[in-house]
Amino acid sequence: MKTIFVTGGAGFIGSAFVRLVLEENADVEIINFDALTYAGNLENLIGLDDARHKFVKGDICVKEEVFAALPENTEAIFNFAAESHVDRSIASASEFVLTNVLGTQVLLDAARAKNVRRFVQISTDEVHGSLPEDDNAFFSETSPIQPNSPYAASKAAAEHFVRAAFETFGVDTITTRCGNNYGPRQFPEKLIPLMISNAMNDEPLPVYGDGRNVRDWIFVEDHARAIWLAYEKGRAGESYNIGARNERQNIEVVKSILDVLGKPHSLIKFVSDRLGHDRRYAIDAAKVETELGWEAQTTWESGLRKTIEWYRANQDWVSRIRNGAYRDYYKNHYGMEIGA
Ligand code: NAD
Ligand code: TDX
Repeated sequence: MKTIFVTGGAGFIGSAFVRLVLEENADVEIINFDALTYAGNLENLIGLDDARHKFVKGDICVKEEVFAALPENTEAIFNFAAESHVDRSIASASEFVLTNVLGTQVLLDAARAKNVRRFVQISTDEVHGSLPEDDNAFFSETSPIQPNSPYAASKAAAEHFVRAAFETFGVDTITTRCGNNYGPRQFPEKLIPLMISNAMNDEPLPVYGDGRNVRDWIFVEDHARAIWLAYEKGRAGESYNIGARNERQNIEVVKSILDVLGKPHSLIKFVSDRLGHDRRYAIDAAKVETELGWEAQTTWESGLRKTIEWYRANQDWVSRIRNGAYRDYYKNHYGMEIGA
């Protein structure tokens, strides 16, 4: 048995990764270490193989908790734990500095102290800043790091500490930078689940600015598969940009959701733009395709349908969130109430 230590495994992407790894690797057991912030949800882990999956509640910023949970000679750390929502980072950045930067450094220290074989940092394409919408440029591994939001700045800072651990101490590191994920169990503050849940409730769909910002969307399981391949086949000290070559304007995404749900486009409500709103993200995935042999398996059309189906079938999951602290966040951020 190989033991891997996954942080943030009760969140959206971390839980998809845990599920996939357990399903596809009979010789792997997982310690899932998560602080259960507003975004962490034990319901995301229902149905997992308990013999090979151990959940530990803990904070990556607290050295004693990390060191107590991380066994000597662990095969790999996968660091998903983060504050992940750009709008929240604009409202208040300190939590982002703490978890995303300090937390990553605590894990790097623990990796050295406990002789962890490989450290995989889950980063984001947003560290590269923004691309113009009207040219053919893409983010590659050599694009400059020029983050624009406090969230992106914290993820970029974390990447620098990962690089420093590799260069200074020889920690075996891999950094992955993925574009916008979508799929089951994504917290409804993010564009796609927000629009699905509001549309299901016949509530306004708040689109920022002119709705023509572009994101490069990837189905969450395709991202999880790419991370596993990067861990298995990636070269120490390297970074890997992950994307499904699937650029869409926000307004197109929102209209597609309404169409699948059979709801009118009149639910769309243009609202004030996000401060510092990045115009376009687009990823050149040549390195993961050629070096790791990865390609996306889910088309946009089938992934979006699967995602909408999941939210339709799991309305209790959504309601529990919309009836919790998220209700206050929503009112504060959008100046509107949401239903249950
Ligand atoms: P999420 O917000 O759904 O989940 C984050 C998880 O981390 C939660 O379970 C939360 O409880 C946990 N967590 C937060 N602070 C913690 C702490 N101090 N200690 C331990 N656990 C803590 O996020 P997500 O969308 O699943 O993103 C996962 C990772 O992938 C993040 O690092 C994010 O930056 C990165 N990423 C996300 C996307 C995307 O589109 N969502 C794209 C690229 C990269
Ligand atoms: O209410 C909204 N209205 C709207 O128009 C929200 C929440 C978003 N948007 C727009 C802003 C973006 O152009 O939709 C786009 C996507 O927004 P988010 O879902 O907030 O994602 P984004 O800001 O692009 O960042 C995401 O991708 C990279 C994740 O949240 C990050 O964790 C990841 O690193």
